[in-house]
Amino acid sequence: MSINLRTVYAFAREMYPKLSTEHIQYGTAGFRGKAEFLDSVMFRMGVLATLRSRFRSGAAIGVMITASHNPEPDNGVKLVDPKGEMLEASWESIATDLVNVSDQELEQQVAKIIKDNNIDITSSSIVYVGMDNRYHSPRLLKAVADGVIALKGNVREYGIVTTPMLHYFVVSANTKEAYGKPTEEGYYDKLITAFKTLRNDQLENGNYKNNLIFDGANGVGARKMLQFIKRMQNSLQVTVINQGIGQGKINEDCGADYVKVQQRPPKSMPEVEPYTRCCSVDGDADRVVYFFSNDKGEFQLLDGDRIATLVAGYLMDLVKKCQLDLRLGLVQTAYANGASTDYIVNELKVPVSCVPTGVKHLHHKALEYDIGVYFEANGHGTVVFSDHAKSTVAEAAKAGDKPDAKIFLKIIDLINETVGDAISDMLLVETILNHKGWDVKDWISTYTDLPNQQLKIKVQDRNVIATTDAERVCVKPEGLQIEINKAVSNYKRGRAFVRPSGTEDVVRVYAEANTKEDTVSLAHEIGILVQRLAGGVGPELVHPNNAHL
Ligand code: 16G
Ligand code: MG
Repeated sequence: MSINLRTVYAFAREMYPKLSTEHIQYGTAGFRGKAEFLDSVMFRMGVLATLRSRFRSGAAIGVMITASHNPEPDNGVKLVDPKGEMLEASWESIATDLVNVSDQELEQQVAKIIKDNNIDITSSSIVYVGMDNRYHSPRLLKAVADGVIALKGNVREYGIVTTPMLHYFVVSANTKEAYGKPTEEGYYDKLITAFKTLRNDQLENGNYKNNLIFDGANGVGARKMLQFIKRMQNSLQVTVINQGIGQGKINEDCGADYVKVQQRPPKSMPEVEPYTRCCSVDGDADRVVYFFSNDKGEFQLLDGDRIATLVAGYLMDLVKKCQLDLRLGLVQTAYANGASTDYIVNELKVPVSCVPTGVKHLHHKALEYDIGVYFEANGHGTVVFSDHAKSTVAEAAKAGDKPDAKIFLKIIDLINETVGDAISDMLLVETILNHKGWDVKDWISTYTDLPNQQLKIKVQDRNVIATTDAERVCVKPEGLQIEINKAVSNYKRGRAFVRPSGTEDVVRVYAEANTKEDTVSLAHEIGILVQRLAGGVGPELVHPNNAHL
């Protein structure tokens, strides 16, 4: 095979010219922005994924076209590495450089990547591409595919899939052991088989009722949930709202981000009985949160921290019941509610660590344990099991004298370990609640969340803020942390931090305290400090979640 790098330039110039000279940066989860400016980014990511596949000896690399929970006009791209993880950090800067060079410099830049990484450009490669259901996604998918073709690579298009499905396809194609088949049916089959076995015909138990309202955010999660329903028969009775077919824009007034941030049900929520279990996923179905209304009609949220504690507590019980010598740990971010951390440490007695925001950081840390449970408060998370943990559980299940070990083995099967998967996480929560005989009231009564509030502050340059210690301490601008400490010390159970967003040009403020009033006041004080010391623009403090109390 002979490859002429001129082709890359020719394609770029003719079909995917770079329209903007504004510098774009690989964010927390890839590139994201207004869809009309992304054609050249997508073409170049097709090129990059092919190079990455050749660099990794022909292993499948994934490219997912989605802007997750962002509004409909946005789109974005997430890259998936061979084991189903997110793109390795050292390649993020390679990706950033590649999308920022001019069309004229592109050929030379590609040659540089090949040389720097010693890539055999004639070797085999395969890129798996999936997309969400935004109307501009098919156009951007073609751009990615053309990037692959420009380097004579192979591309496999999966069409509309959730982000975690694409992660699953990549990892199952690349792993020799039977993780599952890299097809849509293979994915349904893996999860549904495990779920049904765990149900064991016991559809209801104690306070647990077998029905659920599922808010699909008008995104791909809704479509895939409908496919699940067809295949699950009645093992779970699900009503899907915000299906996104015909009407309703992706993430608009619905979905996990809206529900978590606004602290209210989706606008289109039908009348339901108090305490009806409901969940919301985001546009690409890698996040899930639960919610319900109590008998006073008050909205109650069960977010990622709640899912984390539920899952960690349940797995800890299984480890104990099966008498296995496995180390279980839980990974959170600074956004985790202080009450959840207290509960984990004091009640569950599970070691907990805190890492910077972004799934890649949580995932990485979770791999240090035999069983690593990680969740962001926003509902993004999963569980990872070491090979040692898997073989230990499998052996115990084979021994036959521990029925719980068989359950444990199926639980591992039910979990999409590659990345947070809203549908797999939801099936896991349903399984645990069913086994415990719990309804949402039982679940929420495990601990009481501290009131908390977030603000976003517009600044001239968010990079004037630098943090350390998993974003809990601010080291730049000088003096800000001292002022934050002073403010916090005036509030009972007060805690606050500031960090630059990785997805928007703003600084985020988080505050929690013993009472609602204190929380509002603390957040406000910190917001003012950021404006004063970090070059805030505009007098307004924006409350993304006013009602987060
Ligand atoms: C991205 C991250 C999410 C994180 C969020 C923070 C992934 C796949 N997604 O959506 O985990 O919570 O960014 O956004 O890592 P922020 O930096 O704007 O606060
Ligand atoms: Mg998402």
